[in-house]
Amino acid sequence: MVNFLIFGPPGSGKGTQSVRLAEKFNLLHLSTGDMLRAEITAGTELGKKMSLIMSKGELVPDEVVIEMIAYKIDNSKGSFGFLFDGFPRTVAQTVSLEKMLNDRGMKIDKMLVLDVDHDELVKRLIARAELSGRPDDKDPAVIENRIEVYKEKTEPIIQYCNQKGIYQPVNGMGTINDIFKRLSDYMKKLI
Ligand code: B4P
Repeated sequence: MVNFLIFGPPGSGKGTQSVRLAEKFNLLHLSTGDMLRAEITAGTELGKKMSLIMSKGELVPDEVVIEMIAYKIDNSKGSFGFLFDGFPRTVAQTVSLEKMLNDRGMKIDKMLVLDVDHDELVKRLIARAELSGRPDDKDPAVIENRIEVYKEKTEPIIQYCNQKGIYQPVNGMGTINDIFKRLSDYMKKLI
């Protein structure tokens, strides 16, 4: 199995690209954002608790997403590998993921990091708010907080993964098709 992380700040195109890449390479797309939003839509107790945190642009507790991912890894069969989207978001989540995979005879093979200018991130998220109605996309102050949280808590994972030789920066500016081609070219080298 070959396992990838799609990484980048909010609005960098992780979710957009992951759906297409998972289909092209027969990978199982695991998005913690989608999983959490599904809990909110279903009105579960967990969803109710997480909704407030997410609407402020903060990260939900590590143990919540780690448990979700562990369950998915153990209950998914038939794909060529995993495509982790929006997970891990802290170094602690990264260490947990490595252990989870290691215990099952797997590893993170590559971390693909989408580089996108700040103004472009904000533009994309505001545009999405029109269509999705996502509360965390509607308020510019929440968008800025998400970007700050990314810099403070999520970006340190890049250094951690760089030391392990799995970090690959990718230009995330341009059309969705152009970026898809760039990501696909890196993934083809491993698949
Ligand atoms: P996520 O669902 O991961 O959302 P995101 O960071 O906003 O990125 P997303 O993948 O959805 O957007 P994309 O860049 O594809 O997280 C939401 C929240 O959930 C977090 O803030 C946090 O509270 C919580 N959470 C999730 N995972 C967690 C974890 N592991 N630990 C703790 N908390 C967690 O696209 C954005 C927009 O840009 C789209 O409208 C898209 O169409 C557009 N777009 C994409 N590429 C484009 C391009 N090239 N040109 C123009 N537009 C483009």
